[in-house]
Amino acid sequence: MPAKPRRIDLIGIATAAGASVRGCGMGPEALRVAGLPEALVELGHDIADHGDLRRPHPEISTDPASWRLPEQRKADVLELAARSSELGATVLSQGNFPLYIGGDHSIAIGTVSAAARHCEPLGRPVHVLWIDAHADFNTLLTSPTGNLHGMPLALLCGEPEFDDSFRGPWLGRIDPRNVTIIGARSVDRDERRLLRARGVDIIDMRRIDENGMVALMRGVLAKARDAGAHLHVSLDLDAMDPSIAPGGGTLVPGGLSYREAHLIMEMLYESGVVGSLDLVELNPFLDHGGRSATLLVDLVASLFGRTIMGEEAGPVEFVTEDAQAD
Ligand code: 5AB
Ligand code: MN
Ligand code: MN
Ligand code: MN
Repeated sequence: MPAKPRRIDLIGIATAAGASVRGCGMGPEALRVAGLPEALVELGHDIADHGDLRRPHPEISTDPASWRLPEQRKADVLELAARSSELGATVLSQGNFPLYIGGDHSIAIGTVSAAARHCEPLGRPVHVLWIDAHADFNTLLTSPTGNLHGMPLALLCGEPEFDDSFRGPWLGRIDPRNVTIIGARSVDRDERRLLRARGVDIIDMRRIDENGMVALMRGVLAKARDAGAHLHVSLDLDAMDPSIAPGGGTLVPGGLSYREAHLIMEMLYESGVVGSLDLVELNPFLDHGGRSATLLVDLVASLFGRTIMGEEAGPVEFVTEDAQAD
């Protein structure tokens, strides 16, 4: 059953601290300029915009030696995670829908934590649908780059290689067997081993080619519905093919087509199980005239009820050609 009109709380998280390429800190503003709030209002939803959480350290300092120090980037990622976990949990406890606009994918450390912390005392499982070219399941030891936007799922799933400096009362925990990654086509060697060992479901591009999106999504949604789960959706721009979504720093060819991506969103809407959403990795500096930002806005509209033919209020009476002839 489709979700009813909702109160949607926009939470910008303006950071690129988890990425190596700068620019996705401008993502929240680009999504607003591309018409995200208006698209949701048009569909009948109420919007509250909380503005942007910002990284505590300046992205550039006048001291060249301290420019993007890994320790500062890490501190930024964790500080923002703690703050978005708190804010997100508050929004959820008010019965509203948090829509987080990033920012690089490290922001999901806080956003998924919010859902996990909210649902834990209710005894409700959190399922995660991670729509991404990558699996983002590296740890400090397996990561080939050291960038935290490639590690959020591993941290959230409780991988032990993260030391206590990565944990706090704000960190939530999810079960890797309740995580589905869809759209994957770039997974690192040791990351792959870890994903298999932990039982994460990877719907890679090959499986999509072979089985089709509808059958695969039906499986994901039935599992979430049967478990009575809160489904958190984390949409990384690079899941889509670079030909339709050029505005990202870690593009990989062979991605989701325009219709495949919309089909995911339309089926999510119809399922009514989605409880929170991230939009991440949009880099307006690399985008081509707002194409990727506009694509994300259109995808969100599909997730919140926009359909090709619109809704019909009741039985529609047609004037047939025969009747016209009478
Ligand atoms: B994204 C890579 N696996 O760990 C790594 O865009 C890329 O949030 C991660 O999915 C890409 O650095 C992170 C090589
Ligand atoms: Mn990602
Ligand atoms: Mn990615
Ligand atoms: Mn990326």
